[in-house]
Amino acid sequence: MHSRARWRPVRRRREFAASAIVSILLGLIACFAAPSARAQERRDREPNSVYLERRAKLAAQVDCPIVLLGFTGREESSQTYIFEQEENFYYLTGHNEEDAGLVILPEKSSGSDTAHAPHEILYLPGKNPRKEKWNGVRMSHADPGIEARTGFATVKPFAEMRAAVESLTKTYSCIYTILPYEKELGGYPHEKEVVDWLQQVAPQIKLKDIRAQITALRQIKSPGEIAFLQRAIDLTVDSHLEAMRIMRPGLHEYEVAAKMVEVHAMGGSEAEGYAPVVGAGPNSTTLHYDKLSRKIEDGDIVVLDVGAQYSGYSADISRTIPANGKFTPRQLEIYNIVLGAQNAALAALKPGMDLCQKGSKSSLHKISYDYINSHGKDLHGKSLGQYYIHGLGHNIGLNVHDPGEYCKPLQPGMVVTMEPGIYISEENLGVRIEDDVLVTDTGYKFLSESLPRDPAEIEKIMAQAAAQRAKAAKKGDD
Ligand SMILES: [Mn+2]
Repeated sequence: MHSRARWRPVRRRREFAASAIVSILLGLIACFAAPSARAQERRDREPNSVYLERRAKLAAQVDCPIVLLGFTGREESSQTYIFEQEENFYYLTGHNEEDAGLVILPEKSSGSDTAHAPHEILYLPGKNPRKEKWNGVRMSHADPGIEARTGFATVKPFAEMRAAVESLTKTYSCIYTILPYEKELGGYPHEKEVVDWLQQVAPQIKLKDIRAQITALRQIKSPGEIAFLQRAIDLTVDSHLEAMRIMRPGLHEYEVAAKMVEVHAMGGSEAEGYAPVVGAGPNSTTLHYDKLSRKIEDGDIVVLDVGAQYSGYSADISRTIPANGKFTPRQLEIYNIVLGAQNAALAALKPGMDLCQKGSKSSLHKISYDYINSHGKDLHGKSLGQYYIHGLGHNIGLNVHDPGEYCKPLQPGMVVTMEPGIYISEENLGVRIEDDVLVTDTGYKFLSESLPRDPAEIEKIMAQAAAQRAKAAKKGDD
């Protein structure tokens, strides 16, 4: 469950009246305001050869140049905004700084006049010492050794990109870029802006979509990506264990979330993979509950859907635990149905199966749904399938909801979540169990296996922590 907020509205600056006083004030503000957002400090990245190989794979699939732009760092006006690169751009370059551009020429393009032309170009901004005073050093096309650092044989000034794209229109009849994603209310602003820019620079050219080709690559994880994901998952296992230990009635949801975020950050996570969900009692039935304001009560069940990001890659793990350390019989009944559904899906998980919700024979979702719908009843004697209101899983990666095609067969190298859930509002009873798995040649590797799912084991961890708390409190009294 849960998605990172990806919609970043470009806010228009207000037009101010041009009075002298306002001008002076604006001048002063300009002197003190940081020129752009901070960039996210990622702990690690893959070797340049990995990004190079991805670009080469794309170049082999196209008959026209690919033109992509990274984020500008002006996607948001919020003071808390921290720059992180547009995911596809990052996937192909490993470059996490503002105002960069990328042109990849088709592999088979080289006519006589283009034979010696570079096959791919990274465009970087010029040196800006004034900006660097505020935000630190940024890479520039003029830096010595920039080719070796970026893994591009050709790095040019961003200012030249427009003319370069213009001149491509003399040789090619089309350009590939990422066309706006129609399903998302007409597309993300960045994608629309890039298309607008291309239509301005090269009005005659036919634009083609490269999204599907990049998505196909992104679905299969490299060893480096799997290592980053495992690191994010390990940190997330730690934070969920800590949440089990501190959980008790009287805490607020935000206190539990804060502790989990602390565990991630102290372990080297540069950001959360998504806004933490800690939903107690009635809030356990809201999938993306984000208020975190409830004081957790005795008898509440608590859904924790919290995941760390590490070096750009996000874990996505949920556990559901009893606030007071002991499931009620009804909570346990529903919990065990969700666990049974997850285990049924895991037992069938291997390449060739899929996450399709349409319910084909190869659908793991159908297996989990059938399990839920054939076990237990609601208060009215009805089957529980109607309370399983989301899909079984999704790809994870640079985005916690990484691109993927749910009705296509799973392949080795994909990393997906397995997360059945039951949400019965009438009973203030929501249960989700979510784990992350790597699809292998013969089945799967359980990447989050070290975090207990067995309810008795969860109760034991909570009881041990409660006993320790009581002991410490008694010591304090003496
Ligand atoms: Mn999820």
